[in-house]
Amino acid sequence: MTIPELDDVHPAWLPPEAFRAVGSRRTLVAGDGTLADTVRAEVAHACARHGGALDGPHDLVITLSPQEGLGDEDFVLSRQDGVTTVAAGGQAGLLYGFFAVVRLGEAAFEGERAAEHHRPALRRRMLDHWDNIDVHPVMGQVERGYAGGSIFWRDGVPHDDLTRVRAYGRLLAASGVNAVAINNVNVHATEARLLTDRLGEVAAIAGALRPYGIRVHLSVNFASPIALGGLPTADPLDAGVREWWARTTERVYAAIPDFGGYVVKADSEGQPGPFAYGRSHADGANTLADALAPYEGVVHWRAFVYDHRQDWRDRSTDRARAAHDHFAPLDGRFRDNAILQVKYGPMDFQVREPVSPVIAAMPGTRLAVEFQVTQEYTGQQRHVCYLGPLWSEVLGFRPWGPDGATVAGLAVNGGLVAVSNVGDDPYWTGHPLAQANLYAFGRLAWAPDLDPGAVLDEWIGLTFAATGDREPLRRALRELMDGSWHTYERYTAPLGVGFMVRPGHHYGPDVDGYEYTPWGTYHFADRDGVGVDRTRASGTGFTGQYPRPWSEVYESLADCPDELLLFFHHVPYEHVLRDGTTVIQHIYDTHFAGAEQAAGLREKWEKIDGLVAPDLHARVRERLDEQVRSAEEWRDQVNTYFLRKSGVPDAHGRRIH
Ligand code: GCW
Repeated sequence: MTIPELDDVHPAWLPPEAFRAVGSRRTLVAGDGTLADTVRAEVAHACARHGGALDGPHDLVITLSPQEGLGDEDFVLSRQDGVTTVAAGGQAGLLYGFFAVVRLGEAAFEGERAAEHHRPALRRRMLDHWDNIDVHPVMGQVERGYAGGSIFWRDGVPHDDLTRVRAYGRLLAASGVNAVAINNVNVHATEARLLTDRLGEVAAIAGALRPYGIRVHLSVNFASPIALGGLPTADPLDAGVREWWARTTERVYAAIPDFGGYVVKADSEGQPGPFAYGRSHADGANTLADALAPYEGVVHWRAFVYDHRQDWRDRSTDRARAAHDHFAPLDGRFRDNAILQVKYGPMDFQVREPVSPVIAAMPGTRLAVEFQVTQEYTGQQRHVCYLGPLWSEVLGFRPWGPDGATVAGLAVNGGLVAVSNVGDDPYWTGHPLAQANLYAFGRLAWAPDLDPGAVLDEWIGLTFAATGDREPLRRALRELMDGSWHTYERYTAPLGVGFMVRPGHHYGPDVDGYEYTPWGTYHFADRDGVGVDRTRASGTGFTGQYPRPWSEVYESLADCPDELLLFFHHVPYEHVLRDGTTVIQHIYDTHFAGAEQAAGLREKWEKIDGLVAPDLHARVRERLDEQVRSAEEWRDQVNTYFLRKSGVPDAHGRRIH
């Protein structure tokens, strides 16, 4: 086992300097197995650099200590009589305990520390890659990827050196992620074959990630029995189809004994699914679940099912309703190893959406919540947009009000999943500051109640560990990144209405871009007002998909939170918000403010010059230039559009075109 460090790639949150505290101590690692070997190799590597050792009187003991109540990934951290101890429930706990000590740095070796039991809140913490083997003519190689090509494949074949994949696994393990689905949920012909004759490629990737405790999952095409098996049907209740999935899955496990399972996007945006055979999504998911069950594999079945060929004239269809309409009636009918994977909002990864009502509607089903680390709708890794605060809000949301469970609590048995933002870019994520989103996802999946600001501090502390006095840098980056989600929200679609992006690639403003399309994403602006009436009283009835109190809160114009006003209500431009401004004035004000704040981000970054590596500084500066330009374009298009529609002038007489 060697440590996968790369010279030509940014070390992200694991620069050599981050290991100084551990690497300058004497450490004992006790335990056998792949992950124990990884920890030993990590410690040896850090010691070689920083002068510590793996023998002698110990400062740090990392040991297996299986006991009642301590899960495989759990560890107990303590410090007594000058010795810091990580006592792990299983091998994975050794790894997570080791990285916890790395995160603490010198603090892990100071004073006394009463025993703290660390355990992940969610058992599966997974990243989904939307990577293709081939380069797609429109999407490029990675669908919605903003960081270059795939880290797994190049020119139609796997990278022959998988060091980068191993290094990725290492970064993920240090943030708490334990599963990766390696290919796009839109499974095209070439990628479908990863399940059969190209399985060796999956096995090689699994081999590269295994030393860091990461299991590999595969997106599969529901019609595989036809396309790959030559069967006449993919009907999930057909005996031949069930047999095909069983045999195919058996071969997968023969090649990859710790394979995680399948991810399926069915009957969604043109992907095949059970509807073609008059079967339900439970029938579809259960057939794959049954094939996986003998090996303790799981199927992640996505709930992103809606009519993408809607007639915009049809006001009775509401895309927001679709997932609940399709899936809530199926509660209790999914196998135990079928996990329903639900996007956090009812639409599609917008900068602001209410939490999906599906999450509260299926107590008899294992649920995973899906986030989008890749910034499809939040600036495509050209804009700084730290998403920790958004995720934290979603995870802490209580569908039944203050006394009920949180979203994180409801996802305990399914897990947290996110679309990865990583590619073969030297900074991993295109925008170097977008690394913070990847890190924050892992940390929040492990501990959803962490403060996203503290997670940001952690990320800064590790990533810039080599900076002498980190305090000025920490302060500057906190200022720049903490509020960047709200800044992005201000200059884009207002008050939760969503979209207004250019169709297809989804970058930049186009207020009516989706208005008369089949995609179901409308804002209904006219000369009098804007917003989508989703009430039971006069609209699509979507508010009725929530339990109380939210079904009442969202229904009521008076109680609906302002930031979601236009998601739930169609209101006149003169409607007055809680702060006393009208909707139209709010649109102008936030767009002027948002663009100004974007310019402020660039100024803040200029002050950081000299505190971070020059190449990184230049890369971020270049992206900030584009963010400032784009934010102005958003401001001008949105403001001009609404001035023209409404005829209401800006109360402050600012320039609107
Ligand atoms: O947000 C949309 C994207 C599609 C994506 C789809 C999904 C992979 O625009 O590119 O397809 O969501 O989540 O399936």
